[in-house]
Amino acid sequence: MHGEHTIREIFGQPDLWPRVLEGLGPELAAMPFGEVQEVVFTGCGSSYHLAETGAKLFAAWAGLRTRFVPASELILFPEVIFLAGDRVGLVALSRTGTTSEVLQAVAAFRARGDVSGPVFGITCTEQSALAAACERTLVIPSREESVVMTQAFTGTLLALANWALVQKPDPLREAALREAVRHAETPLRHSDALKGIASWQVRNFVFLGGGLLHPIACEGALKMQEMAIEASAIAYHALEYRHGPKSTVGPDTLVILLISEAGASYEAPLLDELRGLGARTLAIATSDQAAIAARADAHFLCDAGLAAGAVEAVSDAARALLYTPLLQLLAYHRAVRNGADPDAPRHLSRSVIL
Ligand code: F1P
Repeated sequence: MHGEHTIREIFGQPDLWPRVLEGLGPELAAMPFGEVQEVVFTGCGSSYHLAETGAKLFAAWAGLRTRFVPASELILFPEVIFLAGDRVGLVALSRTGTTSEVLQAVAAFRARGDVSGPVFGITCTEQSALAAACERTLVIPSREESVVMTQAFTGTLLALANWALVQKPDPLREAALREAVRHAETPLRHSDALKGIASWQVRNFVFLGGGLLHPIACEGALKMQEMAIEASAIAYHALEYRHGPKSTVGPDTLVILLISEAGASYEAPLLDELRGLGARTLAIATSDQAAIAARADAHFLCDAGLAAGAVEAVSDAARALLYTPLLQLLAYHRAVRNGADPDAPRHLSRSVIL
């Protein structure tokens, strides 16, 4: 069967998440930033989407000034990122720990005489070039065999959230994150329904999400490209979609809207508008947003069983964690429908080595 590693790794998330949440405390405590003006997160592909997630979590939860930059930009255009005299923490993400651009970005940062600060890595591969290049490296306990990243993505996301909480502890957020992890099975229960949606006759996939959900929308689009070889799978900040891209909407468009905490009252009219223009719509939300989500052609609520208030306390971090497996499953089922093998997509390898 095609995609057996991928589907096993997607369904392995309820096993992985508690191990990440409970098992990495001492390592996270041993990665202090000290006095830095800013923390820059970098990576490529899915790991770049994690860099965006990490930067936003550290800003919102730890109160640190952050940025996220693709590793190639760090190598080629450092003058727009660093200023002489900066003291900056660099966080380099790579599942394999072998992606050339990430390694070169770390080396280029270290080689600068005019910018200083700690360099931390996050990878799934302990014995890797990335681990060797960083002062300290957090190892996510996931060993994926598929080319595409699925459980390693959410495992790393969870580690980033936990790391942000180490910078600035918040018992309510910690408890709520644990609660979300306890319900890791919830999104997976929608697999059969997502299989049905994956068979819809559409050609354009549009993933919309704002704030912390923007990198999740990007990851959804990337999974659809990588796994299902769908040429038209793109992501936008939700409300940006009105500013031009909307002209492309038609009956062959599937809009997947990731409803956020702060944005819900703006995102709901967007959903109605795009549906009115003929798009098929899929809304992903939490149960407090059920009425909004039900305005779409199909919707999923990701927090069934969560204690009251738990999702609100972690807000969009819990949404990011619980929404992602739905997007992975949608892409997986579309791949199977398209006759593509998600374990080994054409033209791709596990990392890009230049
Ligand atoms: C980064 C990455 C993957 C992608 C691809 C090539 O890998 O861009 O996200 O699926 O096949 O490499 P890594 O640096 O996280 O190992």
